Amino acid sequence: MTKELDRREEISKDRLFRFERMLEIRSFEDRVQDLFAEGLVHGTTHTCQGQEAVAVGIASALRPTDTVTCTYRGHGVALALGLTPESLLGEIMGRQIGSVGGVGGSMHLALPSIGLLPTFAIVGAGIPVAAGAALRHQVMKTDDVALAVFGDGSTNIGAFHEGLNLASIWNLPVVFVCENNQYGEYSRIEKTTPIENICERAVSYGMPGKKFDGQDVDDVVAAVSDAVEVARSGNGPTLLELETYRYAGHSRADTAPYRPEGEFDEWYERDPINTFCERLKDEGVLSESKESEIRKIVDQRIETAVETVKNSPAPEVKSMFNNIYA
Ligand SMILES: Cc1ncc(C[n+]2csc(CCOP(=O)(O)OP(=O)(O)O)c2C)c(N)n1
Ligand SMILES: [Mg+2]
Repeated sequence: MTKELDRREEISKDRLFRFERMLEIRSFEDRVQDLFAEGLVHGTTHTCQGQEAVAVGIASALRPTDTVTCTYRGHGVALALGLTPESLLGEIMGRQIGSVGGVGGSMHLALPSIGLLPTFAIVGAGIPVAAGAALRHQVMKTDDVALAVFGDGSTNIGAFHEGLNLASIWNLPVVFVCENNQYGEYSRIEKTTPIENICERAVSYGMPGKKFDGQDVDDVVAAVSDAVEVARSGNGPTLLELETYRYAGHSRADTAPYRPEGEFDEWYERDPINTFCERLKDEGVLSESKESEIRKIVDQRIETAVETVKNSPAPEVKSMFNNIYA
């Protein structure tokens, strides 16, 4: 079994591994911001601190043969699905060790063996592609499902409406997961979206639409598992809205000065990692010493990945012609 599949199996079985993976995502993203500031990440990058429960919850509810599309804010989903920190950071820093050889960058991650279809820089673009992947699962008569992760802003894009309509008409095995992190770029949701509950948009397409707390990993696992089961058993698509919050700005060095005062603190009180940590302790699943041990292991893992990637060469120029078909 590959390392990626082992990492995948861990979180599908064990809540302690879910805690560890959420910490890994947080630590990884914090480090990516530092590396960006140091000039070691070219172009742009979008981090997902605060949204870890969504990423880990989704991955825990799926099988590696299911397929996932997601956005440019996809580092967390990629790590949750099993991509190693080395191959993810290698992509972000444009090094040969990256999952697609360092030519994709932060926004174009992919690894078919864990079901990660390319992540998309174009808002909403992954939605019809997930419907297409679901059509493949349906035609091939596997009981695999496709899942699209996209932002709240994406639900104002034509591709969202076309994708959901087609999925419903063809009864495709697909789950649409909207990460409602309250912002599209620099605009709060009420400035761009005329309804309060995005999940209500499902009504137009004759599919169930439900809203859940995206800061509670146990809730996310349960909600996504239910929708996946519906799709797997031939009962068609579902739209899930998971309410969450991005701690960082939209991208690059955005410090989010447009956020109302106190908003970040309110969300941080319900931090998905801290809340889950407390719950695991209340249940007697996690001790203080185990917690610090896990934190140490994770931080060390990320530091090792940073060193490994720094020592990996950049792709050769001619590699831009690899994987081009005429
Ligand atoms: C079709 C298209 N229009 C505009 C953009 C520029 N753009 C990049 S991210 C973004 C905001 C999307 O917000 P949301 O879907 O909520 O995702 P989030 O960044 O919050 O995860 C916009 C408008 C784009 N990449 N693609
Ligand atoms: Mg958003």
